[in-house]
Amino acid sequence: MFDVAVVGATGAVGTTMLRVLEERGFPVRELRPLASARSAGRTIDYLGKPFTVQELTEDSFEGIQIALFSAGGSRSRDFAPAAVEAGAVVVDNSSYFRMFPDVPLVVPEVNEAAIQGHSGIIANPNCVAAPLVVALKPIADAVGLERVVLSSYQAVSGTGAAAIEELRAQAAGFLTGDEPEPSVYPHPIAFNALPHIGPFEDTGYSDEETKVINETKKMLGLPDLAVSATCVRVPVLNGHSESIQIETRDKITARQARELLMAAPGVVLMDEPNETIYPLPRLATGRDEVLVGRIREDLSHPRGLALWLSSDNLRKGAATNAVQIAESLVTRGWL
Ligand code: 25A
Ligand code: L14
Repeated sequence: MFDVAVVGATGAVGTTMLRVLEERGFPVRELRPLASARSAGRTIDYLGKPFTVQELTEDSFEGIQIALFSAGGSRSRDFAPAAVEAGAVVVDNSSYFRMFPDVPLVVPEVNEAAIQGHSGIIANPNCVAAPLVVALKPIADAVGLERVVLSSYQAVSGTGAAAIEELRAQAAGFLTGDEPEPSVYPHPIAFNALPHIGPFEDTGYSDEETKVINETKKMLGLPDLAVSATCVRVPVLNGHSESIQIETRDKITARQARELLMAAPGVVLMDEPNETIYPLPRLATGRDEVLVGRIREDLSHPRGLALWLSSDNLRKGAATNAVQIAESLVTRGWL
């Protein structure tokens, strides 16, 4: 049994982490929910029992063996070293440590063995990159991968609880002629699509697009892979989707790709478009697997393939993947 801290326990991802720990029967001895001073003293529920949320400080980690962080990059930067100092292994959901060369960036279905080389911190990838590599890894292994071009359709839950509330309020207001002003996003998100996730960089790409590009190459172990991304916020409450075009080294047919993906860990193939069966964010919500479909050979390229996926960004994109990493630490003796 293990003493486990959840940092950001009251947030959209943190609360999902608690549910996933419960569902998977993670061997928790002591649970220590941590958040900002704002939430300290509140109770959260774990396995039917109330737990009091404590304020995150440098002294929060005494006796903790596993610390799951999801309270934003600056909290990870400021407090993960204290957790490691106290003897914990940190699984960090923020973007802060992901591209550090000595920090493993892991999706267990893709590169579980990388966990072994950790020095106290293991990074959990971005919620677009994680499902993407789950779908691409079997194809990369079978026929080689040369180029990936994707567009994302990202739900508001990725931004957190306040954004979920903003979409609900704007959608209701729009229909009754009294739409609230945007506050979380720079434009109305209800009945709209915003090609803007995170700040823009000198390259013209957004920070989110840059994370997807860099993390995909790191996790696939393909530093020379050509990747381009356009990340778009859509008025979906939960579940990120991706339209993906790939160019492979050797030709792969749609049928071969379906066979590979049917057998791939963490993938559910949903590819019977004539029966209206394809991945949808609402079908992905509440599931831990990545749903993949609309697989077809690209008419514009001899070694091109097109795919569509949907995945629960709070689960496989965040909480489930973090708990899977914690499970690997425990079951493989890598703690
Ligand atoms: O830097 P990054 O990596 O880009 O991450 C930025 C944000 O992205 C979310 C997460 O938001 C994070 O804050 N996030 C990170 N990784 C994610 C992923 N993979 C991800 N989202 C999706 N996928 P979140 O809403 O999920 O969680 C926020 C949690 O962080 C806690 N927190 C904030 N500041 C803290 C802190 N914990 C400790 N110390 C601090 N200084 C936050 O705790 C929550 O648990 P909280 O309890 O204070 O928040 C309770 C609720 O309060 C509301 N709220 C938020 N900000 C304010 C606020 N209310 C009033 N004023 C505010 N300024 C929220 O509704 C929150 O749920
Ligand atoms: O890199 O949908 O973990 O807003 C997670 C949430 C990036 C943005 C990350 C979203 C963030 C994403």
